[in-house]
Amino acid sequence: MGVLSRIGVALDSDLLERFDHFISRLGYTNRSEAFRDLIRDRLVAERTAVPNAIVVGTVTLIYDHHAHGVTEKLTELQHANHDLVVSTSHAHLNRDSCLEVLIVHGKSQRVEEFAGHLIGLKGVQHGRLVMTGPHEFPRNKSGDVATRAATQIAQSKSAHHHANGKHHAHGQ
Ligand code: NI
Repeated sequence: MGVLSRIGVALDSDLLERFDHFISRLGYTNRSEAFRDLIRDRLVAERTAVPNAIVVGTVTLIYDHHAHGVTEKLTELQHANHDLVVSTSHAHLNRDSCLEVLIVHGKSQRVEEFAGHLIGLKGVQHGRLVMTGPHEFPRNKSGDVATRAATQIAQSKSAHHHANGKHHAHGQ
């Protein structure tokens, strides 16, 4: 983390009031942290929009496993892009619906295309990609966040197996 700088921000009192309401609903107890998070969020969005930027993220998918071929197509797409997939987690929500969350890592453009293909599959009812930049967060005393993230990814990748592969039995 760099040196802490204090800045004064001139804001319309109306805008500030709305901002305070907004952040209190989100559970912030002070404005500084809310400002910092908003700034980081904007910078991460800017960064992950660069096609070659290395990103980490999650793809959340809801689908009906009865939909013809959807389970097979999801597995096939993930295997075809295995270099982007760090891990997958699957929950059977009820008799019909599945929730699948993928942790992804790679170049922004490829991650976006891959997520688009998954979300666009017939049978996938809802999907969302969230990307963040492991290199957006500066060093702190306990080490480099980006390096730790990369190490964790490497470790989990070596232990990677599909919870939803051949052994994945769906509800009757
Ligand atoms: Ni399921």
